[in-house]
Amino acid sequence: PDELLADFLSGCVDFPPADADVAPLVLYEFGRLMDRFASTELRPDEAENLAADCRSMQELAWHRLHTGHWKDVPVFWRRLYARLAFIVVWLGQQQRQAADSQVGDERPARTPGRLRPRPAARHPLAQLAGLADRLHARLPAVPACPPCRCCPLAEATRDWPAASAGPARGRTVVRLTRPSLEEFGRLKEPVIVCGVMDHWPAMQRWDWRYLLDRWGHRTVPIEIGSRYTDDDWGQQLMPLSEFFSRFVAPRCAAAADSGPKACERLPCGYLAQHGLLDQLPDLASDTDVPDYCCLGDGEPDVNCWFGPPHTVSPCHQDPKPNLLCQVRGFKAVRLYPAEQSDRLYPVGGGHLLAGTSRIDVERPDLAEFPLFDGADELLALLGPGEALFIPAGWWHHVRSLSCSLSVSFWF
Ligand SMILES: O=C(O)CCC(=O)C(=O)O
Repeated sequence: PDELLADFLSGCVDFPPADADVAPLVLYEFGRLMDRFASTELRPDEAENLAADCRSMQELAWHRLHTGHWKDVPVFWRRLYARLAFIVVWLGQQQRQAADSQVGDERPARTPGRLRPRPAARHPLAQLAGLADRLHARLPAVPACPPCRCCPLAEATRDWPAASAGPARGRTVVRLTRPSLEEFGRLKEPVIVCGVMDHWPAMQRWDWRYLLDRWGHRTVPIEIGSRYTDDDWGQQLMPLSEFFSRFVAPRCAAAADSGPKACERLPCGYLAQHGLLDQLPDLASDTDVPDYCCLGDGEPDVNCWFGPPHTVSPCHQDPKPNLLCQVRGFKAVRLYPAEQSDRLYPVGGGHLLAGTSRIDVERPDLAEFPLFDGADELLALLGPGEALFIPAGWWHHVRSLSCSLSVSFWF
């Protein structure tokens, strides 16, 4: 854990030249704070001074984080802010523990208690996650949310929903129930795998009520805007409960009462491609890494995709194979082979959006993108308990048809 902690704390050293004026100085000061933090024992007054100095530097980082457009803020400031926040919380936690153990001690302490800033056994971030869960339980309850009305509607139609997801010319992907590892390893194109999530506690537990009760006050990154390719798209940090009340509940109600068009007119927020299971270890224990992921190299990258009806992930490709596991709600996915990239008109190399198609595949402009007409299209209507296997490099476009909770495993 000491090595992990050192790695984590020092991981903010690469800063882009934009900040070359101030960053070296800040980094030097941060190094001095780290030296104080790393000293084997800290008296309570030393710990308090260190926490105050960290807070001052955090304030500087906070200002930098809120200067200009978020896309232009060097990642250095985010990393620095996170590390300082870690030290402050860690010191506070240690101080409380020391105070608690002194209260329990029958003999009066002769010398001031000494604080050990170093973590004991588990990864420091996992320890903090546990602490956050305990603190959350003491906060006021988040108002209960109404039962979802958009999911039953989406379930009612098992056909491709052309009205919302656009006309389709492709064939439907095959469904397989728990194929053997050998069979799975031989797959050359997308399939829907059934039966791999049946034992996940998430299948029984996960809905918005459960998420908000347990983690409603936790801060999550939300993508704001209809598509990440749009100019007005951005990201905001907010509590999960705010995400639900601003984006999920209104869009669910509009989808249920007035249909997809009305839903799409409302602002869209999407908790997309976020390592929420690392942030909330208890949530992770409701899931399981599918056995098929052992066919990849090392640990899979696990991301959550939680959102309202009619989120759209524009057509793009990823370098790793994927199992997109659907816990709640429905998604309409269009897929195109990796080797047909020239028919998908990718955004030019070197661009932030490289690996993303320029085509709106739901309503393609064939005059502008004529080759797309010849692309092989596969269609997947993904429902609860189903996992979509997307081989590496396959292009995919994803629209949620109801509010939706999915977990992806890139392996
Ligand atoms: O579910 C989504 O919106 C997109 C998922 C995706 O693109 C992925 O898992 O790679």
